[in-house]
This record gives sequence, structure tokens and C-alpha cells, in this order.
Amino acid sequence: MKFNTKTIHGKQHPDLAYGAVIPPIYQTTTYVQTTPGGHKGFEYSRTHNPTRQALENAFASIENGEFGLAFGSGLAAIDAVIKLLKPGDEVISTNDLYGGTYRLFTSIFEGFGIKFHFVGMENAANIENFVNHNTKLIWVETPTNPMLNIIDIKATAAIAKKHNVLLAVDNTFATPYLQQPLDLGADIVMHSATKYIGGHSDLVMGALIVKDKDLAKKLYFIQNASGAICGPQDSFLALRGIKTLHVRMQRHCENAKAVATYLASHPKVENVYWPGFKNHPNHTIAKTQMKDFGGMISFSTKGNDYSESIKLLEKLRIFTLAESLGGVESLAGHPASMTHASIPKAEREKTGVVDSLIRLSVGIEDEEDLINDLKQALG
Ligand code: P1T
Repeated sequence: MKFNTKTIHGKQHPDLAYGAVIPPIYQTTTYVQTTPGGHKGFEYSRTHNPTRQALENAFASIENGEFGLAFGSGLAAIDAVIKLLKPGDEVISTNDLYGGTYRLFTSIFEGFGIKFHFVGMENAANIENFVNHNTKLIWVETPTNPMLNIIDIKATAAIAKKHNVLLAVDNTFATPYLQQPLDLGADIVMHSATKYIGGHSDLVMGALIVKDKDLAKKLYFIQNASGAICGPQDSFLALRGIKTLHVRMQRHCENAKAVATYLASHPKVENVYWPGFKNHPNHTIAKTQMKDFGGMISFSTKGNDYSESIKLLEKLRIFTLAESLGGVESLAGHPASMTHASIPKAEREKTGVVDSLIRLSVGIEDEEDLINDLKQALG
């Protein structure tokens, strides 16, 4: 089955009770047992829920995995992955990543004795400098949030395999429409399903997808034991979102290309970060491992002028100034004060997250309206 068909049919079947084509919302805590242990595979909804299970199957299908797990947020999914580790273990992570992931690693898990190395991975060989006998996990975000760097998943997977270390890829920005990390050698794919997977800015959710049965067993144990699951209503919404992922992503990519090209030609714009540009430092890898270049763009105003950037954000009319990304509507954000505020200024500026940086999540509206909005705000 090819990708566009999988989004609609992959690992899905009509509901077993009445044949409903769309999985119903099983808004229930518990399930009848005829005798202790005598049930139809569902005991308690933290452990299993039919709507969530339908979604978990869909996650597995679109990422070419065997097992999917759904969580109450992207961070809850990441939290479950780090709970595979124990004190003394070390993680090598991309240095440019979502501020909340950085905060979870440094403010929660460092306190439990796990060590994190934040490393520039654009040259995969650099990762090897940080591997030692305590290294258990490589954490990759690609494209990175918010600088849109691209990490070579295949090359990173080769390093992970060589040292018997797990490789997890946060595939939130790319989605499986653009890249399928398990096929490139990753062990775990993670999503903030809040974003493109849900696609309509109406839910908060996380996902993990794996191929390996033993790894899946450990993660299901953590999911149930820690309990950070998502509810059946949100599972239903995410299932609906997945069905249009491919058509939405195609339009996100087309619109982002038009917007990035426009911004790059504007005299009041300093730098535009978008992996589709031939002069983007990781363009070749992006072209190899991604089908297209995604819907995210970051840019700074001429002279890296903080007050000009803030004025621009205030003047936007169609782009909405808000956290998050990946919905059908275009959003604009200010990473330094919003999504990446929990990273110390000196740390974030090392990776280019300066105070003048603006991040755009380009939606699926008409391209001309988006460009006109930027034109009036820049003017
Ligand atoms: O918000 P949540 O569903 O918990 O997902 C966290 C997360 C993980 N990974 C990436 C790459 C992310 O972008 C996010 C959340 N990001 C935003 C809210 C944002 O505006 O960047």
C-alpha cells in the first residue's frame, strides 16, 4: 500500500461491534468481564482503548512501523522514551531543538542522573566525538525547530548501530509524508501529533512508532505504568487528521516555497532559513532524505533588528501570532520569547535563535494572501 492510501486505510478495519467505517469514540473507562480476566482484550482505558488502538495502528502504518503508541502530548511521548534509561546513562541530542524538549531533558531528567550532550549534528561525524560506554540514546530532531537544520538520519543510524545505541527521531516537522526515519535506520520515531498529524490546531498529543517488538513492549509498559495516554475524543480527531495528511502537506510545502522565495527577495529581510534553498547548508541531505521541504520557515529582519521583528509580528493579519505549528492556518511565532524561552539566551544564540528571529508555520490558505500579508507587515 502506498503512502496516500495508507493515511486512509493503513492498519484500519471497520469497527468490530457494528461495522462503523470510522472508529467510534469509545468514551469509557472500563470494560465488562464475564469472569475475572474474561474480557475482549480491553480492561481499563489507561491500558487499552479501542479508539486509541485504532489511532496507534494508523501511526504504525504511516511511519512504516510495526507498533504505535499514543500519548497525551509530544512531551509525554519524549518522557516515555527517556524513561527507558537509568541514572548514569548519556544521551546525545541535537543542539537546536524545541525548547520544551530541552527543558524536559535539562530541568527534569538531568535531576535523575541522566547526562545530555547538545551537539551540532549537521556533520554526522561530530556525533561520534561524544559517544562513550554510557551512551544509550541519540536524539535527533530534523528539520530542527526553529533553525530548520537537516540531520542525515541514515549516517546517524550507522553511528548508532556501530555503538549499539538507540536512535530516536522527532519527525514532527517533516511528518511521514516527507520522510520515514524507521526506513532510514532509526529505532524510534516520535511526533508531537499536536502539529501536522492532527493538522487543525484542536488537540495536544504525542506519538511513538517502533519496529522492534522488545522495544515496543518496554514502551507499552512505560505508557501504561506512567499513564500519560491521550483520550478517545482526541484519538478520533487525530485519526481524522491523518486521513488528509498527504494533501495538506503537499499544500504546506508549495505555500512555504512561495513564501520563502518572496522573503528571500525582500530588502527588509536578513536571513531566510528554509531547507529548499540551494544555498541552505544541508540542502543536499534534505533533497536525499525528504520528499519536499516542509511548511516551516524562519527568518530575521534586516540588521537582526528586534523591534522591527516585533512590529512585523504585531502587523500580521492572516498569519496569527501564536505558539504551535502544523495546522491548516498560518501561524507566526517569536521563538526567543515563546517556544524557546526556556533555553538560556546564550545557549539559544549559539544555534542562531536570536531575538529578531521569526518562525512561520505556513498554512494551506491561498499563497497570494499569505504573501500580501507579509508584504503589508514588512512595509
Ligand atoms: O507540545 P507537545 O505536543 O507536547 O510537543 C512538544 C514538541 C516536540 N517536538 C517538537 C519538534 C515540537 O515542535 C514540539 C512542540 N512545539 C511547539 C509547541 C512549537 O510551537 O514549536
